[in-house]
Parts: sequence; structure tokens; C-alpha cells
Amino acid sequence: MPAPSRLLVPALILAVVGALAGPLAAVAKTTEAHPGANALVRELRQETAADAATVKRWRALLRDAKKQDSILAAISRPAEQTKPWKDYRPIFLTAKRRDDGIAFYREHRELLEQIAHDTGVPAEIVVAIIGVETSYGRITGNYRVLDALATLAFHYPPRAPFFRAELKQLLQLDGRLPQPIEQIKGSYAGAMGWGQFMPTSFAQWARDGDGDARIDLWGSRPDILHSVANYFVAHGWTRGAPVAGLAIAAPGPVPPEVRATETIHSLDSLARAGYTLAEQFDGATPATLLELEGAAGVEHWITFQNFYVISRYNRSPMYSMAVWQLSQEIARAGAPAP
Ligand SMILES: [Ca+2]
Repeated sequence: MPAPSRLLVPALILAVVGALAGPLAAVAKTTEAHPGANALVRELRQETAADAATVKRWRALLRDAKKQDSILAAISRPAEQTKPWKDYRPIFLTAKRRDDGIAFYREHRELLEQIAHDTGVPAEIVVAIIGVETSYGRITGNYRVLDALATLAFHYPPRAPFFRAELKQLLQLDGRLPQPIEQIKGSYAGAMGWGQFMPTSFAQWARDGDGDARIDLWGSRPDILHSVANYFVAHGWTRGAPVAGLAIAAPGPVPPEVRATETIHSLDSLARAGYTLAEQFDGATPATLLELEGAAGVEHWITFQNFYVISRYNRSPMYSMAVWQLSQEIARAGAPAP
């Protein structure tokens, strides 16, 4: 930082007669915007070979970033996935979210169905993601993303490496977002726009859907919807493949090993364990079992690779189930019969 480093000159002269390390270390420490901010900029400069003006801009942004205690409080709250499904489901599968999803689908039918045709990602899945993430763009977050990521990168050790990487990516997005970085708002965790893309997701998977050579995940419906669909394509969505189905459990089933939504079994091996679907699929199809504590008792679901892909958006299996069920409610009401 230019101004404070100039102050080091008199400090250095004075230090010749005194203890050298003490005053210098104290000055260096107090001039850093956040603990570790200088190292982050050094690292980013080396990685990107950025010019002096860009480095100066990054330093100014980090000086402007504010540590916010409300962000630290929000990230420390117990996660929603600790709730049982019977309490989780009503948060996301409300009549309003379904009806708004149906209206959104109808309003953007042509665009959504073109994207579904091009990518294989069903329109109702894209709509459900936007619905669960931000209530169709109504709640995209009121934290400055710069504050969120700096707070979590520099002041939240449990997840510092993750948020540090996101902050580095955010700085590199300067000039590519619809507003200057210091004005961009998002969730307390730094997720941006209608689809709540983190900066690294934005850099890798966001797309320009309307062809204006910019990506606007707040103001451009084509950009938003193409980006969500592209996220699914990039994570392995298979056109036309099954997602999930309610399982029938034989008496005394043998619960198989479960690793979240990973499809580590096949339909045949799940059938041998006592879990089958009413619908017939190839027995070799990779699948796994999801047990949920529903309002009417335990539910067993057989889930497939496309369900795993939904969980790349948010690792909670209940998140994937909420998106899937919302999508099905929207499809039943909003789409013409095939
Ligand atoms: Ca665009």
C-alpha cells in the first residue's frame, strides 16, 4: 500500500538506534487491510502477472472490504440439513413457491424450452433451482460480496481456504460484472445473482445467453437460465435419464451403505437389499438409496446420477430432493403434456 509504506522510511531511520524488528513489525501489521490481505495480493499478482494498476485496484478493494460480524454469525448458524425432511420440506415446497414457479415457467416458456432442447436440462429443473435459491430472483442477497468474502477469507479460519480462493476469483472478475466489485451484492457467503453463483462458479460456468458479450446474472433472464443449465451440463446431467423415485421396501430390508448422493449401487443390488421402484429400468443403472424422515414416517427414495448432479449445486441430499419435488410440481401444472 503506497501511503503507509512511505511512513516506513522515518521508522527505519529511527529504528537504527532502537530495536529494529519491533517498530517495523508493528507498522507492517497495522497497515494491512485484513490479516493475510497483503499475502493474497502478492499471490494473485504472481499467478496472473497482473499490471501495477490492477494490483493497486485489488489493494484498494481489500482496504474497502469490511469485516461484518453478521456474516460470521450467519455462517456459524446450524445448517438446515440438520433438520429432518418433515421440517425441511415445508420451507422450500410452499404453495407460493410452486405457483410463482408455474408463472415463471409460463412467462419464459420459449426461452426455457429452447435451453432444455439445447442442453437436455429440463426447464422445470432450471426453474426450481431459481425458485429454491432466490424465490425467482426476489431475494438475491443484501451483503456486499466483497465484505462477505473478505470476512470469511480473513476472519473465519474453519473455511478460510475456500473463501480465500473465492475472494481471489472475485477480484479477477473486476470489470466483468454488471457493476463495479464494491457494489456487487449477494448472500452472506458471497453467492451472486438469481442462481447464486460463487465467483469460481461464475468464472467457470456462467454463460452469456443473450449474445451481448456480457454476463449479467441479475438482469438478463437468458444469461441466468443458460448459466444454471450450463452448470448442470458441466456437472454431468444426462438428457432424459431418471432422477429419483419413491422406493418400495420389502419386509426386513437390509439398509445399504450410503455416501450422500453418490450412486455407489445399482438398481439390481438395491433390489437384492430389498428396495425396488414401481417403474422398470435397466438393473445395471447406477443408483443409491436416500432415507428421509417424512411427515408421515420414513420414506425411502432411489436416486440416480442426475440427482447427484443436482447435489453439485448444494451438497445436502435434502436440497436435491426439494429441487426435484418442486420441479415436478411445476412440471405437472406448468408444462403441456408430452
Ligand atoms: Ca448477456
